[in-house]
Amino acid sequence: FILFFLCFSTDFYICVSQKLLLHVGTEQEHKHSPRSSDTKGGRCSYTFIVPQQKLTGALCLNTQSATTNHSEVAVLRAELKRQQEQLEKLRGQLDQEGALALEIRALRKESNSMNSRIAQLYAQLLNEVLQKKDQALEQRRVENLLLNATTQVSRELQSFNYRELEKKYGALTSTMSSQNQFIARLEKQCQCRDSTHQSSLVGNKLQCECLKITPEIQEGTENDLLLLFALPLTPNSGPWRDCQHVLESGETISGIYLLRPQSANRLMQAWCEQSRAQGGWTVIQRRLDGSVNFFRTWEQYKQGFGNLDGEYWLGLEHLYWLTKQAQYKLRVALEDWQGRQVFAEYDSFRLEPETDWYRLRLGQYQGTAGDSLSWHNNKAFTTLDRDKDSYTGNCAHFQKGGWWYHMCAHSNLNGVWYRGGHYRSRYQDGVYWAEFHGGSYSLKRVSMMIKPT
Ligand SMILES: [Ca+2]
Repeated sequence: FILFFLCFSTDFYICVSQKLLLHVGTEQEHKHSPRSSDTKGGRCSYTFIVPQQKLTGALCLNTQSATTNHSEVAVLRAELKRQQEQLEKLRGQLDQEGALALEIRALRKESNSMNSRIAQLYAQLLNEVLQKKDQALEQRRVENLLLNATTQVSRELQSFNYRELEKKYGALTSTMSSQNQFIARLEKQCQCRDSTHQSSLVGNKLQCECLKITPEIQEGTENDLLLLFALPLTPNSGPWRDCQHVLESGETISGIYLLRPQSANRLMQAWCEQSRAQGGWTVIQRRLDGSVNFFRTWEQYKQGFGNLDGEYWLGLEHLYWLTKQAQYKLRVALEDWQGRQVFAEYDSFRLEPETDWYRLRLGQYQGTAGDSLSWHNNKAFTTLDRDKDSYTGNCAHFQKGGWWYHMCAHSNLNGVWYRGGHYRSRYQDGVYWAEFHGGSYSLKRVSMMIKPT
């Protein structure tokens, strides 16, 4: 009824669903069965007839699309819900980010304050560094002052010491000259006595008798001798013929003794080795620390050089006079860098005079070192300034020391003292004994000693 009313009032003819069997239309249109509208529209559920437009057929609206809209709404609603949820999520995230931003802001603030603190500290440090620099400068100034003062004091001291030494040297020189005069006088007196008594006394006792002549002067000069030559304080200070003579006189301590070979008008000092190999050895050469240069001239090899309590060469002239007074044997003692000790002994040893270039005369070898000297037997002595070897050049020049060179050497105990044994050098110039470690091994300790047989 209501629909009717509506239809009439709005001049609409409404066709209601065929299923409800309710059909509204004009008289004219009423003639058309629903079947005709069905044939026209086909899928029509509701038919709206708009008379003013005088349409030939019904205007159809598919009710199925309306039911589809419901499902679409549901889908849309779900979508809306999903979007709302997403929105919620985003809002949550935004909140979180907001907290983060706050945190970052706080951190930035803190960093700013830290930066300012660092700047402050840096300024402080700079200030301190500058202060330190000033202090260092001041310290250096003070140190310089101190150094100047010290050098001045030491200079003064040195000059004072030098003056003192000069004085002592003067005193010693005068004592030495008076000493020499005294010795000459004594020698004269001894010779007188010797010729008048014709006694069979040995040199030592003869010496004692001689000394008894002027006991007061003797005492004084003995002290001077001690001072001058650092001789051991003994009741009898020599001179002796050699170290065997010293030993026989009861002097059993190794040390420096004053010697005067028989028939030689010369005094000398030597180290007496009284403990090794039964003692009584006069040391004629010694190497132990490289403290003395052995690359020397003929004159120096003739007179001797070095330090009696260290490295030294007794002197060819002394050797000549020593070995002239009796038959001597030679003992060469060697020690390597591992502490191994060996020796080479020759049952006779003497030198020809300088006119024959101190030619070596050597006896039979025996020992543990091996024989590296017999090859040099009957050879003249050669130094850097006097070439007497059989080589075209000068062996002493290459081997850097005087020796009884041949072509050139199986041994050279006067070479360069190299530390540690095996050495590297252009020439074979170490302290070596070929039979013991070869020519390129420089020995640690060597000594040459003689003793009457
Ligand atoms: Ca030569």
